[in-house]
Amino acid sequence: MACKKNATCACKAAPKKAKTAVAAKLPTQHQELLAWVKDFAKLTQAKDVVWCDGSKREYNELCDLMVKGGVFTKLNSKKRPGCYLARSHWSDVARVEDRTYIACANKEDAGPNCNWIEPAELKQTMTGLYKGCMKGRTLYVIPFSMGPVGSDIAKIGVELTDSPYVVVNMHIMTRVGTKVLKQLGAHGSYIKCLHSIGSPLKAGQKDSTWPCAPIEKKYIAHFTETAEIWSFGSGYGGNALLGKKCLALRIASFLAKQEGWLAEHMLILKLTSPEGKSYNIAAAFPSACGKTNLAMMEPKIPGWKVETIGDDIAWMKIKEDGRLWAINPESGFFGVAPGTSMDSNPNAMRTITKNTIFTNCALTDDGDIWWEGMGVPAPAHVINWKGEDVTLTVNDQGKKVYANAKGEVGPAAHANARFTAPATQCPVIASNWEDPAGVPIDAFLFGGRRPTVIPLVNQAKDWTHAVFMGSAAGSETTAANLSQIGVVRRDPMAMLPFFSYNTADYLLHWLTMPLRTDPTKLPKVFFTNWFRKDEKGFMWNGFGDNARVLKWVCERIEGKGKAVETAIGFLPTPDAIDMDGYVDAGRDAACLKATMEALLSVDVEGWKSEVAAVQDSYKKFGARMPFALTAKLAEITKALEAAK
Ligand code: OXD
Ligand code: MN
Repeated sequence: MACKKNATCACKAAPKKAKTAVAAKLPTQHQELLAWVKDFAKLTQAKDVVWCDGSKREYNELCDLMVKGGVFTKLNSKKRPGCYLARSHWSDVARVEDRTYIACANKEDAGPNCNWIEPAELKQTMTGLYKGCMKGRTLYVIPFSMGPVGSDIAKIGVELTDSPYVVVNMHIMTRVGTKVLKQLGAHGSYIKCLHSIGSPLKAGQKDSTWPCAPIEKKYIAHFTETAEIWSFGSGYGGNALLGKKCLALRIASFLAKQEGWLAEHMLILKLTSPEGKSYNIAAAFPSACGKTNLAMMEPKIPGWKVETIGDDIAWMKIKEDGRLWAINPESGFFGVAPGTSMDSNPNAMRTITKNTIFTNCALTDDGDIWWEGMGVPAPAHVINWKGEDVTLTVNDQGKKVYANAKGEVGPAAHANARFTAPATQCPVIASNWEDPAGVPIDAFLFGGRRPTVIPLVNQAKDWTHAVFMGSAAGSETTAANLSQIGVVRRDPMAMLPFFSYNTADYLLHWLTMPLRTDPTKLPKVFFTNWFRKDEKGFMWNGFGDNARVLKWVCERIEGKGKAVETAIGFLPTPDAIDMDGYVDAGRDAACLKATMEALLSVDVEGWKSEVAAVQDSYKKFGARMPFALTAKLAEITKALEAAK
């Protein structure tokens, strides 16, 4: 970490001599980048400027600094070597979707799924907020690469931030430092990412452990037409680690449309059959549908192997062979902790045994972390995510809960508590996960949490049908009354929080993919639903048993795999899914057979309502909605009418 009190520093107190001495060793020859950093340092009145080199030393020094400042607690180095716990402010615990903005010239280009603000107006507001916002703080310059440095699919960004927490998280989640500046050279292009926690420090003022701005001052802004990200007021996750949702999804998907590629909210996994044939599958599920679990799954069918390439984002380009090649632009996992256990995701649990940053988890008396759903008994006493001493008590309903000294009850870990862990630590990371060329994608999965109607798996009949399926994705927001379809939050292609331009235009972009290549070379597309319920509860085990569905997907890729053509797509015949060794303690053989039949058949009445609901969800896009999708909708409706 090189602190340059030099031309890039706005610090008036910097001695003249130092300025000239270090100027010779500027971190980059990129004059435009140097000038941009200098201007921002001046605007924010940062106390000094540090160019991050991405070294282990820099990471350790910043962690030590945060331990000293009370921001980080070092965990028990026997139990969790190299691990730290941070607690955020109670008001800064998740992505703030209603403070996330898309700024482009025409409101219609942002469309109904984006919060739009006119770019000049937003820049004026935010420039006002940035003025003096780093007083008393260091401005860190983080050059980072999304994707392996030098990959033809990768992109370089530079984040300017006053948060050391952001720097160390970016170290894990992206490739940071000198190697990136070298790749950028003197004239390379990069995406400008401005970030401030929005909490200047007065001289002598004691810092808080999680400084941030009040909610009405938080802005997560994307100036799509100039590919700039401006973030203010939050230090948490996707609001602040700007390589992730802001760059790799919102800005990248905007660029992808212009440049003819895809930037998607998808995991990438490599599945290998007992015969040794590998398939690459990318899957888009809304948040909280188990993307990380699927990406690291331990298959329950002998001989099949899953390896991880990515758990959240895929960038995909058509290459000379006509196939779609994907990279994971990230280099770490920013996973939701609660619910992660040796049952739900053993490989994630193994990944986070060392060198991991935990945020908003509970701290145990022996210096380890704990969360609800971890699969280990709740300790009698922990420090909860708010930093309070809480003890395990039994409430009126006989349930064990944590209570503080005032008797107030609440979860020990925040529901959105996270771990930030290096991808290389995942025991099932694929050996080729960093191949700069990427991997060719064989299949796409779309999905969501749908307790009723939607079958376990359904293959699209053609590309337009595939895009239709993606457009209809979503999860039920309420516990469904089984006699009716619950409230579905439509989340097209699982991109709802990440759209940066009109969803109708996004779907049109997907529809044009077959015009860019030999359509037979595009991935086969499936819709999966692990979450169907009946009176006995979940109808499908999920987790490692999902490999059974993936096996059928591979068979379909090979042109095998028994299926029946229905009004809604190709469904597996009742015997097509390998159920050898499948156990559901609550269902005997006869019940299981009936359950599978229900999971793999068309609920015609339910589907008529489903199609009507999808049609309804299209209305807000008006004439901008691609005709091909409305036509597909009409075709399915007609087929359903004929299906009885
Ligand atoms: C995430 C999300 O954090 O999708 O990955 O919300
Ligand atoms: Mn995500």
